[in-house]
Amino acid sequence: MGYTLTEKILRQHLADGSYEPGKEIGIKIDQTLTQDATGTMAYLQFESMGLSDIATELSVSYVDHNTIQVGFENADDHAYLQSIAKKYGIYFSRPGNGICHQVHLERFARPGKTLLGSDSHTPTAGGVGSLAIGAGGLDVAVAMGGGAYYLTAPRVINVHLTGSLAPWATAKDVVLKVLSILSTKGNIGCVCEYTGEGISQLTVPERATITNMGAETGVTTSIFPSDEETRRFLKAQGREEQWTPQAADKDAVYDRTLEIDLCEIEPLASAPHSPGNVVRIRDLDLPVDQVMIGSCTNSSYVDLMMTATMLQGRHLPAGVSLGIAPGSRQVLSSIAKNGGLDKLISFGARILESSCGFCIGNSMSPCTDSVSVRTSNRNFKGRSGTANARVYLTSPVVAAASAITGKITDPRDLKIDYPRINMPEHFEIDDNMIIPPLPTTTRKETKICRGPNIGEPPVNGPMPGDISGQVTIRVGDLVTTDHIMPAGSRLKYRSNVPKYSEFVFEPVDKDFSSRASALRDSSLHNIIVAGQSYGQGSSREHAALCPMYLGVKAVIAKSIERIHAANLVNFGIVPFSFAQESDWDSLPEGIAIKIPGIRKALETRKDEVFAEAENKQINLKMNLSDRQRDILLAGGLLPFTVQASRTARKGK
Ligand code: MIC
Ligand code: SF4
Repeated sequence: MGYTLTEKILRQHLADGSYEPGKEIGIKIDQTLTQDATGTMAYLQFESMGLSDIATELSVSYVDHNTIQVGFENADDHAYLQSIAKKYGIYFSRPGNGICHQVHLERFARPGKTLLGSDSHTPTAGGVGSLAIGAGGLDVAVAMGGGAYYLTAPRVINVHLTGSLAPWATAKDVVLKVLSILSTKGNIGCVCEYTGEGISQLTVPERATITNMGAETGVTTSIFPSDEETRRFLKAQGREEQWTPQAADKDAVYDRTLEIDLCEIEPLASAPHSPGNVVRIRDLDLPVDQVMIGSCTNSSYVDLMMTATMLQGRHLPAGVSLGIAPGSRQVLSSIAKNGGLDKLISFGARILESSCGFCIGNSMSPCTDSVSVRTSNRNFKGRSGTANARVYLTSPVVAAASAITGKITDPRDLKIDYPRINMPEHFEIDDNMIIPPLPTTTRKETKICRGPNIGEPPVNGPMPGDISGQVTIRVGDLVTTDHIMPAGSRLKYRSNVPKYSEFVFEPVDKDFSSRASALRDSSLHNIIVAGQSYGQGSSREHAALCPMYLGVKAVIAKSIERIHAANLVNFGIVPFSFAQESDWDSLPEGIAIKIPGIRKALETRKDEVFAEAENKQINLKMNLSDRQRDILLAGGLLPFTVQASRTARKGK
């Protein structure tokens, strides 16, 4: 029996455990990436592990999220990150150089390598056949130090592509089709592997759009094989020597197969307020207030040149605002040299920095009650920065068509020529905004810049004998990390945990933080009760770290998404599931609750415990590996890692 590509790469990198789908394995990580919003905390944690160097083949620190710089906070973070990169031998991609995933794809991602990134869209690099996984910053810090990354050996879904895309149907519509089938929940522990003759029709940036937004299904990652098209892309990036062929064995066995005929794909959108809410553009008839083109999903050279060609010679309607953020400096300078930029400006587009910007809601928030058409990957309620805005996620050609007409428009209805743009044979290569590592001898003396925004990472105490406190909040299904730990205007506090903790659950319950800290100060524990797919979306570990700071000891949910569940464990919060989902009804906000003997249960490797709430006994399940139980006993991954390295040093 042959192997899937996923299994091949994982087996080649196996560092701990034996490979069996559903079981935990540890893998060696070749490359890491961080971005500033998660990276500052990741490097603070790396520092507190006391390591002198990174142990990966390549680690890159990007600054792309917090580039607004209103106040000193973001700039303090940038200076800290630059000095850390200098000290530890990490590549530093400076603000302005572009969005981490776009730049990593262009300049660093390699077929067959493992990549761990402190951002949920790290799977973008799956477009070149890299096994690229998003994780919390602490997991990335451990991997940077040479520690294994632990994940569930996945079940692999074969997404089999046949045929080729018709004009105006795009890679974005392919991934929206996949989302319409898989939805945003129920895919934990799976990987989407793309196969079939339809693949050869897709360029690497198109494949990367698909693997990028695959994150919204909740899979561990998505991956394409590395073929002649991959080689062509790497050659155009001046990196042909980094090409290796990567493919599944002919007789590979998959968990299941999704058949997608590319000829049948048509323009689609994710309607408010979930990426999984997929509708046909033809079925929408809505005026638009704002159109935003960019983000790590759709901001490549071809995406923007197609947009420019469509907009050429036209003008932005009076009631519409159009913002365009090229994904990288390479894209920006290429569209400038090839005349695209001029066409965009003449149309009336507002040209934005090559960064995350609008996608994370820290700029370009639309007006009240508006409709915003965006080429990004998430449209959770309020993520744009405007609570009642309705965000539709589409391809760049649909966004451009909508900017032309002022209403959501299927570009086929414009009756204009299809803007056929080929991927360049040679991209503009200028790595001047990436600072490479210095030789080891010259970097040791580097002084780390710690402005007032750089706090200490809080460390948790060991797991107590019993958990005893209150249900401080009860939420329903599909609560995302944007609900738990808002970004946007609050993003600048990422390096200041006490301050950022004031905003935990702000979009759903403004008083949560003060209630939780009062309970913590009275030596009681806070418990969160949740519905299905709790913690969807981002990898932000602050959605676990800040609750930990507020004294949260347990989350009891119908189900918890992969990265968030791992982050909870990493910060010493026990992720429980209900033995009977209907018990969610028995745990309203404010109820006193006790989980007796939790420490003992973790020590004795029990899977089931119970909670007592007002004379009712509620059965709870723990789906944890032995390693995770030990992490929880220690109070989190940081104390666990420090303890483990002390024990190792003593043993020598
Ligand atoms: C996002 O798209 O939600 C983010 C912002 O990129 C996050 C990371 C973060 O919260 O810093 C992600 O996707 O992991
Ligand atoms: Fe940045 Fe948006 Fe991509 Fe997240 S999804 S990395 S905020 S562009």
